[in-house]
Amino acid sequence: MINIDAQNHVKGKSIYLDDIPEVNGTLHCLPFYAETAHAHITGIDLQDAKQLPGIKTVLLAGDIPGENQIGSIIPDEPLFAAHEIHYWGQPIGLIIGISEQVCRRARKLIKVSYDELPVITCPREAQKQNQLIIPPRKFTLGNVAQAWEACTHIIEGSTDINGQEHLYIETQGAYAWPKEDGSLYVASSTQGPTAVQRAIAAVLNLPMHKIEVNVVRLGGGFGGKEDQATMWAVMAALAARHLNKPVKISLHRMDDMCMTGKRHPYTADFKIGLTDNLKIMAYEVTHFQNAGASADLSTSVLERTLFHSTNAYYIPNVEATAWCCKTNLPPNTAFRGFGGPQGKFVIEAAIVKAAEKIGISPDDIQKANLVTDGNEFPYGQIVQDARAKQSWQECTSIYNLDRVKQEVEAFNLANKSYKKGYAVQPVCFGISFTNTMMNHARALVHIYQDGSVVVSTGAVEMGQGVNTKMLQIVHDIFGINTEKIRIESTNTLRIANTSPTAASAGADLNGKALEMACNTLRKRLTEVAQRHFDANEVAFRDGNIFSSDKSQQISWEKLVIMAFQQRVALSEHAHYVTPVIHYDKSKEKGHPFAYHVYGAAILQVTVDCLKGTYQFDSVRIVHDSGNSMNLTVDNGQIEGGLVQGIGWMTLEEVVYSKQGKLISNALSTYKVPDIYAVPKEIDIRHLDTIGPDLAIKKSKAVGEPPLMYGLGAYFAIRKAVKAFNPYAELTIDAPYTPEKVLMDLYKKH
Ligand code: MTE
Ligand code: LUZ
Ligand code: MOS
Repeated sequence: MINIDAQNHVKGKSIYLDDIPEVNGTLHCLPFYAETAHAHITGIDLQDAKQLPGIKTVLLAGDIPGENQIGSIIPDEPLFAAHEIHYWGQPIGLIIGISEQVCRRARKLIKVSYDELPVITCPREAQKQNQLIIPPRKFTLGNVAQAWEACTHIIEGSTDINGQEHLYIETQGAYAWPKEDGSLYVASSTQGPTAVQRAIAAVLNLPMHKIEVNVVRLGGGFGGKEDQATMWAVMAALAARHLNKPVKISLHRMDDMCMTGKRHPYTADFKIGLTDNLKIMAYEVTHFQNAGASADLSTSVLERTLFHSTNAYYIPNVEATAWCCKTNLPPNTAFRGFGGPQGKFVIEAAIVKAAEKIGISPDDIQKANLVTDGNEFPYGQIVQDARAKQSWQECTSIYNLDRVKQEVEAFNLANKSYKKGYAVQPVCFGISFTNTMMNHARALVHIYQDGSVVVSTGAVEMGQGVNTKMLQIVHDIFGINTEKIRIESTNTLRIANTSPTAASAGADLNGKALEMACNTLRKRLTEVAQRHFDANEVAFRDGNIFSSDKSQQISWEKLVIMAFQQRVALSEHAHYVTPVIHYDKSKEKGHPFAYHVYGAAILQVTVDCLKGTYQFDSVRIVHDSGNSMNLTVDNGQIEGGLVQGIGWMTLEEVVYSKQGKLISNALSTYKVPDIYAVPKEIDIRHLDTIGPDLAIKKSKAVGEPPLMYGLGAYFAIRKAVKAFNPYAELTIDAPYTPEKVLMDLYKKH
């Protein structure tokens, strides 16, 4: 089944926030923001802006009726800065006018004066100055201090890894309008409708039941709208409530890039110890996370960095420490992988450094240390149903790693100004919100008298195809044509207290709740059919219900109307909670993940050693999707995630000035992979396995894990650079932009 949105997307018929027909009298709002990264505000002059024709008003912190606070985990983030500025782009107030254009003109007339304070953009510097969001966290397994003695090879180093702009095609936005009783309807481009509802209620000092948040779909979220869609919706709601008018906000790309947080940059120190036979005995790592100016989701992201610090490897002695460092940058936030990719990058870098020092290939070390059933992850979860070795085995045999190596070597011997490199990239990613409390979801199903069905869940469609999967679930249980089923928007009045659609768990959590609701309804309809047929067993198939001996049948529509006439309930609401999982933060041990997703990729690259540019020849993946319920959708996720990961490792460079101003603030200066930058060949195979029961229909979550195949891009390029310039001491500093590659190619030793 193809994605149910595909046709309308291609035809341009899908409705995004900015396509919602405007209600008569709609006003527009636009925030104005700090143009310094750290300062005291000494004055705000709004006079000229307020007098501009078409401007209705300008709101500041003092105009907020409730709390000036939108922090979700830690209350450390004001909606509008009142006295102190903590990052360049921090909102100070909101301009409301009859059009976006007039608000833009007004924004130029606002004068804010500041007393400048020192700016910190580097997490190590922040850590030195004790600028921390939370105290450091530490995961330990075994005894690292003792384990070094057993190691033949001990290698130390450090890595830097930059952030990443989400670049959802639809920028942040919201549209709010007042209803008759002082309640508000808010359309929002958010992954977290409940987070938006809660924040609006707090800022406006209203009960949550007065705020209805509706989400049709997003033009991409990638984590950038898990937490950071909230402030725009709150602004629109504040303006709507203040003026009692419909108010809309839709960010210009440059405002979006400047004002929102990104993937967290990290810098890390590592020490890795191996035995003679390449077993990793000990690994010590310290991660310094650049959280930005407030917590946002940083503390959870930090946690996932720790959870994934050993990627797909079993290491008996581990000490992983992570610092959540407060800097004067926009608050960094969720981004596909959620800190996991940064944790994995360091262990991969450590393995590569070790291999270079020992004089072997990194894949020899990788292969010797893959997790297997019965191993213990540093967080206490025992490895079950591991697919790391199987993915590796199938990937390296189907795609013949030995031949890849020979080809690369032969090519490099024969060519001077082009060099090839390759890397194998295993992935192991835990599925569940690491915060156990968040792993629940609900679904609401109505069957109407005519047999058509409408479904609501807490899942937000953002291009990942979750609605298609929801539709398949209903289709499979009721056995009716998909045209009879409609997936409704995500709405806080229909589904309450949602967790954001995130952690790749959207389909699992909401799908399981939907399955429960549909099964309950089918049970009721089954009883009606049993009475009608006077038979014990009935089957739902192809729009009909059959008695088990197939002697009798009745159409779905007839059965539904019969049930209706017998006053049988045709609506159901179900609540699903992930069983099994638990976690004890005080011990940093538990069983946080429902299951893990595994896979392995071989990436091959050719570097132009005169220019420093590169082209990925191929990426070949063996991915563990369990019993995929939709290979078309899942392969789209794998390709998209992979390319997003490669972009992060190669071309995409978030640049801030020393003063904390975003320099890469538009698509002219922030380079993302285009059609020429994607690998010439992407081949995806799936492991032939039975998926876990905790995955929806045993179809494993797929949203985030494939991004991490992209990590191999960095190391494949490094291998090619080393073939050209074998003796230079190279740093590990992602992304490996063509500029950096060129410098490394000609770096002196
Ligand atoms: N795919 C598309 N097309 N657009 C997106 O915004 N977000 C990713 C992933 N795939 C995203 C996407 C992220 S960050 C997550 S967590 C998952 O989708 C969320 O959806 P799921 O839980 O249904 O997999
Ligand atoms: N969001 C979150 C996430 O709140 N907790 C998580 O564990 C997570 N993981 C991935 C992406 N978003
Ligand atoms: Mo995804 S980073 O969990 O929104």
